[in-house]
Amino acid sequence: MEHLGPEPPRAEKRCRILIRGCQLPIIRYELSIPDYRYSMLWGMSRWIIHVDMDEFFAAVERLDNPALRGKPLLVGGDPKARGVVSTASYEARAFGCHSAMPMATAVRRCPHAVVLQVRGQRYHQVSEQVLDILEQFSPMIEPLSIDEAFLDVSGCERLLGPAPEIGKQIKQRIRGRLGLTASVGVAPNKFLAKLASDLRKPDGLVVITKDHIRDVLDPLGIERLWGVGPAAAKGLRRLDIHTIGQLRLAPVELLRERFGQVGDHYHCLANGIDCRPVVPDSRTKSIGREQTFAADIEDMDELIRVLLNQTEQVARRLRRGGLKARSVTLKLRYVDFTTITRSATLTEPTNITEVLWRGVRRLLDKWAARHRRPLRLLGMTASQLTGREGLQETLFPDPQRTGQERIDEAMDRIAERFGDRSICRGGTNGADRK
Ligand code: TTP
Ligand code: MG
Repeated sequence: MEHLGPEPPRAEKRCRILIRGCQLPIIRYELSIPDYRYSMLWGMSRWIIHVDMDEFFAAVERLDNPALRGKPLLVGGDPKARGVVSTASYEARAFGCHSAMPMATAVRRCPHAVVLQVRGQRYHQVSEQVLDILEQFSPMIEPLSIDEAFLDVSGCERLLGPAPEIGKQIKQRIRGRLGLTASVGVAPNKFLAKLASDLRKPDGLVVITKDHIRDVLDPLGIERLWGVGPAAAKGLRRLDIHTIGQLRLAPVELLRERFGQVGDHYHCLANGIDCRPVVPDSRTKSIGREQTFAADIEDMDELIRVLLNQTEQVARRLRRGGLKARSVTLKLRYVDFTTITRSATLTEPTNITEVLWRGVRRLLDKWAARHRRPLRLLGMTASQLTGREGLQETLFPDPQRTGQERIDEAMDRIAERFGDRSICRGGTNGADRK
């Protein structure tokens, strides 16, 4: 782990207003506000982690085909059809190949590279698995692209240890569970965390502490500032500003005059100030799992086993994200690719595995009674999602439900420790048990 600065204190509680010339984010105030939101509200220390997978598309290709290990890889469009490179493996980068370059140019630079087509669906699947792992560390996750995300881990220290330690654990878990490497940046804000993850790629872990922000930023070129594109960099160079240090010392009035409001933003970033909050992905409309079978399946026991496993994974994701679902959908694809879906609305929003399972199992049984035939794909989705805050708690808790919640909690703990596949139910009743 690379520390740019001294070892941070274990649980920093110092209240220091370092937000100057920059508005505090507006935060909904509520009594049950967790620690990390307090810390943002009062300008106290935050710990943000940025995770970026290394040579993502190429790494997934290598994972699926170990024979590609050590070879230069170019993943992207057809060189003959004016395709471009989506990702070049680090071996290919040594020959000057990079993303967004015409594939034909890349092949000319590295003629012995293996050229592979983009398999978007597979990369999305792995991306989901990475997010599943990140959710085990904090509910405050903001995915930024297919292979990167921010986590706000402020206030998680007591449970998980200091933020740099959390960064290390994230890397270890991604490597252990998925066999992939990630570069991780740990810092007091989003801008610094993103910058940090990029400083020691691949497989890096860089921590920027508050006391060393200037030492890290000052020597860097202005193009390293998040949001400074080629045009803005040109404009800054015209002012004889080439490094972040020079930008920090430039009068903010001059920046404002040249760049308008963005000038203030540049001034803040050059001083290592960035108060943008981590915004968990609120666009999530549904959470689902599906599986295409290697050989078509008609056996009901086998279909039940697959569906139960998917339901458990979906329920776990709902619980990790603090969400509940109001409806469940069953998706079935026949051998001739005809795809049908069947949905049911639940009596109340839930994230209890047992309740979701009952709903989706009923749909499967209904389908099987009338239309049963071999399937090439089976999947389930939970939708009409609500956050916990939107739900009214029942005044008198149903003892049976509380028991099911306890079972879920225990299973979640095991899954978190040993992986999603480490535990699954034997069936919800004797008939299902395999
Ligand atoms: P990046 O994280 O930018 O690149 P990377 O993961 O390949 O390499 P690095 O180790 O430097 O992080 O992008 C993630 C994926 O997004 C990348 O594997 C392919 C895709 N991508 C494109 O399709 N086109 C592009 O121009 C870029 C930059 C990325
Ligand atoms: Mg990447």
